[in-house]
Amino acid sequence: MTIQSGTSTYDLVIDGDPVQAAAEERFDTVNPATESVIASVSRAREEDVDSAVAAARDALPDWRSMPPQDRGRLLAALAEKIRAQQESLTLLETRDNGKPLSHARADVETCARYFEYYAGVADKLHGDSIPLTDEYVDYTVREPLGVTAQIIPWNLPTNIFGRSVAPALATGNVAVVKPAEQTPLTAVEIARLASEVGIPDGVLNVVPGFGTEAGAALSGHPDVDGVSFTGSVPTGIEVGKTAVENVTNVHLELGGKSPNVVYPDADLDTAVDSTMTGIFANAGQVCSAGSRLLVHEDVKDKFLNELVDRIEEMSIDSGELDPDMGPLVSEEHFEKVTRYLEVGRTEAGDPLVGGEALERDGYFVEPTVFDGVDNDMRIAQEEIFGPVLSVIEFATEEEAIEIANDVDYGLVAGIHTSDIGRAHRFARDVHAGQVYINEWFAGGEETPFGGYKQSGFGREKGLAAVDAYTQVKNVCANIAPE
Ligand code: TXE
Repeated sequence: MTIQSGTSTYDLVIDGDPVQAAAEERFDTVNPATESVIASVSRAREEDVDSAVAAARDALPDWRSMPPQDRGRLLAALAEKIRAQQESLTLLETRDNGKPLSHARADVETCARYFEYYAGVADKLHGDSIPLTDEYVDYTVREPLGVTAQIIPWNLPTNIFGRSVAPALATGNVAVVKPAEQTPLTAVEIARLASEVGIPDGVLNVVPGFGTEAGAALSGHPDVDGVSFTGSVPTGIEVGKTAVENVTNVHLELGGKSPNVVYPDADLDTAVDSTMTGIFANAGQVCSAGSRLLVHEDVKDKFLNELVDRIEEMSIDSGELDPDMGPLVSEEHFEKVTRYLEVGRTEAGDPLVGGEALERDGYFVEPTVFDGVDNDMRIAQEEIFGPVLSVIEFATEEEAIEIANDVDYGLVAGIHTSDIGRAHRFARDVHAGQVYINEWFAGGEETPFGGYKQSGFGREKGLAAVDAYTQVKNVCANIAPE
């Protein structure tokens, strides 16, 4: 794969082939660091989604009945192929999404790792034997759902591609992927790599296009048996409603407004590092960002001084220069985040640091910290999905938990303390699907991930995804003598 410097052309991938959309329409993707067009992409609509779902349906019988160790070998080969193409995929992701090269490189490795991890799962799926009376033999088997749809967002396109697709294929499902319209390129490339390693035609199809066109057609398709959606709450609710109407399995991974709680007994350097990673990695465009800093009154001033010093040293530039932070993904998203900077000023006054868009081409905003935030404010309750930290002071453990839980979301939560009892009391009492102790974004491909409350339902990653992508069949035989 070579990455061209001009505009390149990307098509749909259906039944192993690059194909143009039936209506021959296309859309452009833009490098968010320069606002220049980097690719012209075929724009899938309902008719194309029908073709992709039909190709997947045709491929299903052979794929699900392939010996699991062979399926696993093909996925392991794809993992290695992705690794072999790491630098070109990294550059493509950086140009498409804007993120710094080192972050894109880590996302590509994560994608490879998902295929490797689930390759190892393919031949370890077994059911249970259930003791009834001597007159019966009873056992369960795990079967794939069938044709599955993956709706992918733009913030971690390659990472979430691996997270959603690898467990689906490993468990014998076939897939139709709808990448985000802002960042469709790596999905198309990885589908090409899948063909190169011998994954059969039709097992992995990609239909780039818009949410209300290709996305809605795919998630509502009557011949789709399972939908994995990662994105916003309102779209997730639409996707969920349609899935229920079709009686289709659905998994929703939605947003967050996660609390990052810092106590005076925390290691200050670690807590500052972790706070910076939690809110500025990927320019804050992460569902599990630590966007609410709950800091104890006894350490607040010291902590914020150190944090602001560190923020002032951050480099913000085109992702291709591998800065600490790149641009936001799109003009539309830039407008959303800059509107929140105004909301923050109105609610909490001037920020401690940042608060402005950069005067240059591209969708850059400064890393921003609002102090004196009350948890009722919009900047404490609503997902900004940008590099904007809301600081809330607390005094007691009870108060910290109350504030941490007083939000509609419940994706992740973090605590920094050297008191192990306090850390585990927090883990017990906080309403979140994952808890980080003394490190933000702890855990890995192996650990289950998903939200409480409005952050969604179902779990991805680790062995939890195997449950999400399979259904249990119970077999009960009467073996009593005649
Ligand atoms: O999300 P959408 P958007 C949050 C974040 C962000 C906000 C809006 O706060 O600012 O959502 O982002 C596809 N049927 N997150 O507008 O619309 C769409 O094409 C089926 C959190 O980008 O949810 C894309 O592929 N699909 C988040 C995907 O859904 C539809 C990641 C996400 O788009 C569709 C991204 C429809 N009717 C945004 N409409 C996270 N949880 O990580 C759109 N899509």
